[in-house]
Amino acid sequence: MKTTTPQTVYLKDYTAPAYLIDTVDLDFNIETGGTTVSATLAMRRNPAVPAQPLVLDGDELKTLNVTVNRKKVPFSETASTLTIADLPDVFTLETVVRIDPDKNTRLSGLYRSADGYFTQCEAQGFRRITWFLDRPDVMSTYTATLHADKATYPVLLANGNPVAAGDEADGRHWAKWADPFKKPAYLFALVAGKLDVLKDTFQTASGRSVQLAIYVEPGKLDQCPHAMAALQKSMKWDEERFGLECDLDHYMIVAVGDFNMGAMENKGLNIFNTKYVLARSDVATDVDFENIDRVVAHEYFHNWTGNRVTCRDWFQLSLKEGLTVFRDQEFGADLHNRQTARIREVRGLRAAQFPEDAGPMAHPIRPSSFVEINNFYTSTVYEKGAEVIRMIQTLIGRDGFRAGMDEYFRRHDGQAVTCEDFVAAMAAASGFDFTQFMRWYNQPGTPHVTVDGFFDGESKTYTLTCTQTNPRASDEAPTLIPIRVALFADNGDLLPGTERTLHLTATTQSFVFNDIAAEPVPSLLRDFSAPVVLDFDYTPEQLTLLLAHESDPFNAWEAGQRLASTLILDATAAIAAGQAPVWPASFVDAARRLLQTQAERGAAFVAEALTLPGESTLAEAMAIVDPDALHAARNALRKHLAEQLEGEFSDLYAALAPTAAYAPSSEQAGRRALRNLCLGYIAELDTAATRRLAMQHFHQADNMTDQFAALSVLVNIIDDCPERLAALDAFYGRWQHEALVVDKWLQAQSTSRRPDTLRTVTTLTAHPAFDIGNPNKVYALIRAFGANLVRFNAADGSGYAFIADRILDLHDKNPQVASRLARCFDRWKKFDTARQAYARQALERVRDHAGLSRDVLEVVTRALG
Ligand code: B3K
Ligand code: ZN
Repeated sequence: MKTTTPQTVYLKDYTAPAYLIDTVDLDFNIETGGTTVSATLAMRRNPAVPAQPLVLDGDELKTLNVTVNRKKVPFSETASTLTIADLPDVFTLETVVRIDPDKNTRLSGLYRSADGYFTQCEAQGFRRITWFLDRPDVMSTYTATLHADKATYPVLLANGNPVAAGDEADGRHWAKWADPFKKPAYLFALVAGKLDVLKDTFQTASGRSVQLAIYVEPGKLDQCPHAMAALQKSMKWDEERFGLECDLDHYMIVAVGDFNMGAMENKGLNIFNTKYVLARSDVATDVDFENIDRVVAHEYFHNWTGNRVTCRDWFQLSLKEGLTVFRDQEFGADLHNRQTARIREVRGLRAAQFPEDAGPMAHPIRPSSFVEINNFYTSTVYEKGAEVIRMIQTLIGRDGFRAGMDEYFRRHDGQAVTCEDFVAAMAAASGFDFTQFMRWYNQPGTPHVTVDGFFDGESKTYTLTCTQTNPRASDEAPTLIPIRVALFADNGDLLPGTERTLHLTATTQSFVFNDIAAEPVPSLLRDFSAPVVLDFDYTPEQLTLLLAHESDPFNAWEAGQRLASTLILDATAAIAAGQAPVWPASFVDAARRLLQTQAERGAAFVAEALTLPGESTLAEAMAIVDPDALHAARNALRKHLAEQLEGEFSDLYAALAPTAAYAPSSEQAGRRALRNLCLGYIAELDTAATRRLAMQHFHQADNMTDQFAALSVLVNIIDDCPERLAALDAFYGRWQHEALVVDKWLQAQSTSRRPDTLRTVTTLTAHPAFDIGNPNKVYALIRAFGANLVRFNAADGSGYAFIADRILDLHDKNPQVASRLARCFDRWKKFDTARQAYARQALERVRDHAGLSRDVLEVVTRALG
């Protein structure tokens, strides 16, 4: 690894490209020992930009030949640039380079995985394939010709349509693909491998037929139908909701086991992590099935939001990601269960994005600078970005939003644009003024909104006074925050006419409700209408009322979370002070009522409502985190509920036993979620009988959801017991050949509550099931351990040292994955000084490592800074 002085790139420095590339013809000669890439680029000067030399991007390329208009020209080369001066206005540039995909452990560019060769070009992987203007505002029409050994790589794919193919000498063959759509280089893809294929078709609303294909490793075809159905459903949904039809003749998905992230929206040739394609009821959980729906839809939706209209530069990433996440969330909500979908989105936002926004990597949804763009594929750009899009829809309504989308495509189809362009289209279509709202794109940090309620019996008015602050923002100017509210009477009735969306535009602002007869209970931020932390001084009685009566399921759930958070945080303080926690009977009563009303309220909702807030979310509310006390407090509340409601949990567990064959439907998934939640609570009692029950659940399960739920319960048993090891062995014995199930086995152990978890994880790094070169394995074993709040933040610093070692193992091999591991340290400053000293030591050790990759360096420098 070369040591580089990392350079910061700034949004304000953007300039248009000096050259444009109209067409790109690529030829890949794939051979053992290396691939030769010949590129023919039809280029011209950009008349809008002053004349200057051509500077192409490259990374780990061995240059064999460079010609302009078929003549050798002088050029100068560095590790990352190739410069040619004195070019005519219009010319053909041909380059030939040699690359070594077999040695490409970064999984960026062209690389080898078990069944063949695959590409990943976003954000800047194309420059690892050939010399190019590797930036999203250079859009070109591509052809790609692939040559490879026919027996080893029978399937040869690239973007677009197959136009010709044939055999060659020495058992080789070739195929040529042409993509009719202009695209930036990051959407280029090719695949050469031995793969099975599931084919189907989709008829678009206008009557075109699209050929669909899902390619997977041999033997896995029976795990593809769910993804195929998800693809067809998303195609239909996008036509119905947004009037967007598929523009392609061929839409292909290829699944690969070695992949840095979830999936990639390459034009017409999506490449997916197997995790988001393969599913069968015995190997995939309900959550897996739902995630596949969402990710398949997400990548498909990118075909319009991302591919047809792309980003001008990488700072605009949220233009396509925030919008596409919003679209996949809406699809998921329509397909499954809108109530619980929203709850899970917010749970995820609070567990990952809020801590990110409060930590050293905080950035606006449109960052203003970066060192390594791969570090900014974050929950802020994605999930907070989706919340910002959702707020736009809340402000202008669904129809206004749809009109804005139509206007966006009318104006920008085929272009590379900015977030301003998107918002301008929304403004033009709706007449809404988004000037102040743009702060959401430019400021980091989670705004806090403090609300006071004042009832005046004489004037029969109720006044809500809201104050917004954001200590992370660069100035104190307020933003526009839509706050959906309703008022409830003390009998639980919603007061007619009080449902509104408040537009909080000032730092402090009051909103008056008239004709209010008695002090109401306000329900604030309904459906989580803005990504903020909202404080209101609720009494437990008010929250209990909202939990029971609020008709907005999100806010009913939220009331329960507020109740539970207060109890756990108070108990944490008590435990830290050596006292026993106190649990009010009213909370147990509220939980009992939830269990009793599951039929009316829906099993899925009740399961969410009885899931206590997670430790990392709770930790955000603490000034100094005591991870041991927090862990003990949360588990003590679980155990208390289990003791008080043992009968109810057992009865419901029995009542919810499956009555029909497994289907990944939301109705069945809700029942399983609640039944498995009951099992989890019952297991808190940890008696011989509860262990037997968990073992029986494990062995009788005919699907992965139930089997894995039982395993997760068993791996948390602290006392040594034969059941835990027996279940782990049985699970591994049965599933050792299913890579994705092995990931679950690793993750169950790395997320265990057991005090010896680090020892187990360390041992597992030497297990044949683990492979540090495979991102899924690293995420399941190492990163999941880093998210295990109590074990990663062990008082002796052993968790920190372990993760630091793994970062150093990986930083050169796969900087993107190593850098994600480094993010485990984001919240180190929230812990006590002794822990901080260990964390600092670990971070400094990583930072001072000679030749540290730029990706990791950016993260650890910011963490230490
Ligand atoms: N656009 C890709 C992410 C690429 C990540 C590069 N480090 C997947 C997605 O958001 O759909
Ligand atoms: Zn995306």
